[in-house]
Amino acid sequence: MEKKQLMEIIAGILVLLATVGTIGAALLYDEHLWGGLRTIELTAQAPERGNWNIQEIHLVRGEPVRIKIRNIDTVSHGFAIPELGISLNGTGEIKPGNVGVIEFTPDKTGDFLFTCTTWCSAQHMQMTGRIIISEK
Ligand SMILES: [Cu+2]
Repeated sequence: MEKKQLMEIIAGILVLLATVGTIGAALLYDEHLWGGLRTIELTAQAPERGNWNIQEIHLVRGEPVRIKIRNIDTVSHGFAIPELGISLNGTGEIKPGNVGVIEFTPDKTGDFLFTCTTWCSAQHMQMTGRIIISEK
């Protein structure tokens, strides 16, 4: 094989790896506009299997947001921000493979905990993350 051919193959592999990596990252964590509303996607797994991803959400007071919680685990999870009085409707439970959606407009600034509301594992109490709400 000529050296030039070899270099082209290596370059091709590098481009492929970069593309796959980007798509993979987009699947794990996605933030976009959906129906004009800022939408943040996170995945739920028990702490020993990876915990919330992402574990830190940054919001702006007065700006409406939609949070989509995808349960990629084998057990049910829930989602709540107790200090803001926000939780999922109904049973508050997201079954494995399901998605829970919450829409709200933060009305105060600060650093708050979001938590899983379903007893999902022995480490359930560690299934928390931070919501940081700042002024515009
Ligand atoms: Cu949980």
